[in-house]
Amino acid sequence: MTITETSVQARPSERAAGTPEYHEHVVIGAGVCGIYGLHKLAEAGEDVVLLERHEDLGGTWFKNRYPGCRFDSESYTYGYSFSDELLQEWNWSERFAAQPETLSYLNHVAEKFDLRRHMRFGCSVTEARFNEETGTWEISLADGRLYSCRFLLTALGLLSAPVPPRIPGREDFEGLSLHTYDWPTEPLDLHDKRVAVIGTGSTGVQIISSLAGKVKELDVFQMNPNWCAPLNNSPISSTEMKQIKSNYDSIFAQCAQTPGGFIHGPDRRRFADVPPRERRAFWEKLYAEPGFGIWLGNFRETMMDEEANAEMSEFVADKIRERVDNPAVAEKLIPKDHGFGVHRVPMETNYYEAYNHDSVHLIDLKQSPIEKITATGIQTSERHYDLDLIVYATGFDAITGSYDRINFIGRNGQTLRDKWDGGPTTYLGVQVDGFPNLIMLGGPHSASVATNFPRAIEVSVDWASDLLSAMREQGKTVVEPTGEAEADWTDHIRDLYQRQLLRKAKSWFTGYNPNIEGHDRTRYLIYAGGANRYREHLARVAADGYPGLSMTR
Ligand code: NA7
Repeated sequence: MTITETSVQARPSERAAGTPEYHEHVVIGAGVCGIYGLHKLAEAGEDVVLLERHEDLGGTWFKNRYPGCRFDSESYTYGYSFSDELLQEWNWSERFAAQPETLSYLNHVAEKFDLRRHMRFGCSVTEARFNEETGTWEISLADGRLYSCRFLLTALGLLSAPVPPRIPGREDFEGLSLHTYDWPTEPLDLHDKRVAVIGTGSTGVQIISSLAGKVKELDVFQMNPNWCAPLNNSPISSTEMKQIKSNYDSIFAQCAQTPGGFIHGPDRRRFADVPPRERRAFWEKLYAEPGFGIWLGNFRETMMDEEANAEMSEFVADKIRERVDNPAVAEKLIPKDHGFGVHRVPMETNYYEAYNHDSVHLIDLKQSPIEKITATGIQTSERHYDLDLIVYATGFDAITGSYDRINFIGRNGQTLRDKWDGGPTTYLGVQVDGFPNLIMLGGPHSASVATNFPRAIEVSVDWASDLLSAMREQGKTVVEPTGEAEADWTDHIRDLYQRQLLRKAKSWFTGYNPNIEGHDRTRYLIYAGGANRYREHLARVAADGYPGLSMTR
């Protein structure tokens, strides 16, 4: 079925204006999480519809089409684990697949499990209001259509509210300018273009590496550098894919044991027990291996202890110095404001070598800040840069941004935006006091944030599905957390940050964003105790009959 046909079929033209279309369950978002949430309910024969604001499914993988976009979870740990048949029929071509392959995979899943018939595209939810009399949610779309449901399940995405920089003159630029999230679906021919990239987070690093040497001039505008490490990507041969297929059980079992949900778990040796020369040899090995091992397979102390972290950081700084020809440029690429791994580590392919091209220029915004964007380029305090394309790789209103875009109205007219003004409060990252039957699949304070996403959301979706089954069995129709349970969980989230150097991060992990009013301070957004512990916690709550949740009617 084509996209257009689906959208047309979704439009309830025969429905009287103003009458909502009712479903027992509404899922918002057709990304990795929403697709699985939908499948789980549809498979159980439940009445469910999925509303998606974009023209097709895929979420992050539908929208992020910039050159170099790929994930840094091992491909074979990123696919869904729920269907053996799916695991056995899908072949990943690379250890870390690029965006088009991941999007194809998600489309394949939707086709295979016949999920499109439940999906409605072009459905931008603007408001969701809880009706206390009926115990249902009333949902309004941007185009005026209405839906209602008993259970509202959100799969809104962690990084789906893009934020451009606060720089004067953005509207004045006469060339093409875009946020990486809005890269066009048709490829851009950039070989003779002067391109600027603003931002050097994971996205900027991927795009810079990919464009270096392939465009006429590439100007990188860097506020603060990040600690990056080699992805060490490679193709997966058919023999290796066969081995992976016969090993899925142990691969997923391994992911389930690690805090990040990846195949990489922390090294259990004590940092102090390993002599410095051995530590360096260990880091050399990790640096040459594929994936997040250098970050998540390291000594635990590198994430918790200042001295261990400083030694590790120096090791990576030396690598940067080795890889960048110009020593002055190398120094600018070495972070001074945080240690290795405190922010999310961008995984790279020839990122540092990009700066060895004559056509790539690093502009240190600490030395020469951007004053404004002009009709023809970017004016810094030092000079003007003439440009054809400006790429904003400036990140997202992470985790809560996609919630803030919808006006959720709970009991007594309270809005979620107001309630979360000082940072999110949740019980288990699943529910919010005062917002009954609103079930977040991978919301703030859950382990989906900042771990191997599919592994974590499968846990969240399965748990939510069990909760709904338990309610059905008991004849309950409304579920909500107690205020006390929410306060305890939110305190627990804050405590978890205090144990790690993460507490010092000025990145999206801590809700920091220089381009959003009020986001210049720490907000506690992620469950920092590890996906494995989070899963155990959820399992205990379910086994104990859901303490902290009140089920009524
Ligand atoms: P990030 O990681 O939030 O990075 C945004 C980058 O943009 C970062 O380098 C910022 O510098 C920079 N930035 C933000 N505002 C400005 C202005 N005004 N001027 C110059 N530079 C600016 O977003 P990404 O999209 O790279 O990655 C998000 C996640 O997506 C990633 O972690 C993966 O999980 C997938 P700063 O650090 O604030 O100095």
